[in-house]
Amino acid sequence: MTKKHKTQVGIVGAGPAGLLLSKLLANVGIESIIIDRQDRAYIEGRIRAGVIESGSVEAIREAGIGERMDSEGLPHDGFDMCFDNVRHRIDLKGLTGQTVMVYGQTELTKDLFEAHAARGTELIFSVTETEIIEAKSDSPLIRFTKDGEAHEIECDYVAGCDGFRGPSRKSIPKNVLKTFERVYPFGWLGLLVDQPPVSQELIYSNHERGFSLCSMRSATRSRYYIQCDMSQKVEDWSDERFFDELEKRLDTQIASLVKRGPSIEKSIVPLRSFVAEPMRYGNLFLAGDAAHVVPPTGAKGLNLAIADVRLLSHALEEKFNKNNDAYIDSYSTRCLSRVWKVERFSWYMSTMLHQFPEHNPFEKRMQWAEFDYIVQSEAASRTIAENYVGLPLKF
Ligand code: RFL
Ligand code: PHB
Repeated sequence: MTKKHKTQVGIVGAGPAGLLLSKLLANVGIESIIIDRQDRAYIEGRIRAGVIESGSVEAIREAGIGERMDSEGLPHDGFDMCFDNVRHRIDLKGLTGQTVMVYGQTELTKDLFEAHAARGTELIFSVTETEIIEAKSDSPLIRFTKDGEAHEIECDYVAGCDGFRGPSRKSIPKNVLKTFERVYPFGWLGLLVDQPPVSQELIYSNHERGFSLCSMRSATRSRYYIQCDMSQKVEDWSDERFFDELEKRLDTQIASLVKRGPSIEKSIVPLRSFVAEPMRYGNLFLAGDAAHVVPPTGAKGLNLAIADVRLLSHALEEKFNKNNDAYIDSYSTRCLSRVWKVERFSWYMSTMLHQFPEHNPFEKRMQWAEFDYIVQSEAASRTIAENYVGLPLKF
């Protein structure tokens, strides 16, 4: 016996994309059900993004879930870039009039879960065998198994918010979907520690030993990353070895400020650029990492996911509440035109700031010249700042 459910929008994935989409839809009276293969504690525990663009901050406030972000998040007016011992501050506020918010994805996810619990959104966790059926028809289905029982959600639209490895994108026929990918020849080893950060702002560094990033979650919790070979294992990196290597990659003054402590979390992530086109197939819409991935150097993955679901919720509102197809029809094109610019920025920052095994001395000098140009040119610094705070979103 299959257990049947019915809703307006079936959402696959309870990451930030799926959770925020459901909240935005609920705010305009559209019902949805969310399913996820993981449970709530696992999703809340995933340590990921930390920087929220100004437009995303506004969207979070407008969605009615910004209260804790506004009291606990850290508004940042700028960040530093560093090549060997030369540091350059990108004055986000001075160059663009805008700022970013340092607030963990884990915290945003908790706020979204709280809001859904308060309004009674149907969330089904720990599902297996998720399948999207008949995406082209007027009543697509999401099938899955929960505790050994078969379930089926009948809906008007399916939102594929199931991340890079989820089934939604894979349900689009190969002759329809075009994918573009670049996998970088290194990863990031990240460490979270309950110690104050080295600086009030983030520091991105390119050093001959490799990239490093000093970030934070609060005034007492630091997040650090170092570029590493993907053949490395987390177990090979004791906390001491991590901090020794981090300090070697920082300028001497900053290195002297690193406060060590036992790690709360340590993990290695690969770096990838990926785009799937189109982001709509029939009544299935892709959003977030399901459609595109960026290397984390530009702090854009979460922000792209937020931008997609802002456009998607608006498009679905136009359809359900005004019977206007124009926005759902142009969803993919409008998302992709911004996605590609954000892909470009993330690729550019990654290319400038990492050590590439295949780079020859000429290419290393090119990285230096790029950095030196940014240091000397306000226009170049402004270009970085305008991308970092977030490109405008056109509805
Ligand atoms: P998520 O967060 O991956 O959520 C997808 C959800 O789908 C579920 N799922 C399924 N559910 C049902 N059935 C299935 N078969 C399913 N398969 C998967 C998964 O369990 C999951 O819950 O995607 P979403 O919502 O699109 O959000 C994307 C962001 O999480 C991601 O882009 C960012 O975390 C990227 N990112 C950063 N983005 C920023 O904007 N700023 C940053 O500073 C930043 N730093 C980072 C990052 C990502 C990192 N990692 C770990 C990749 C730093 C790191 C280290
Ligand atoms: C983080 O704090 O996790 C973080 C910050 C900036 C990035 C990537 C990750 O570019």
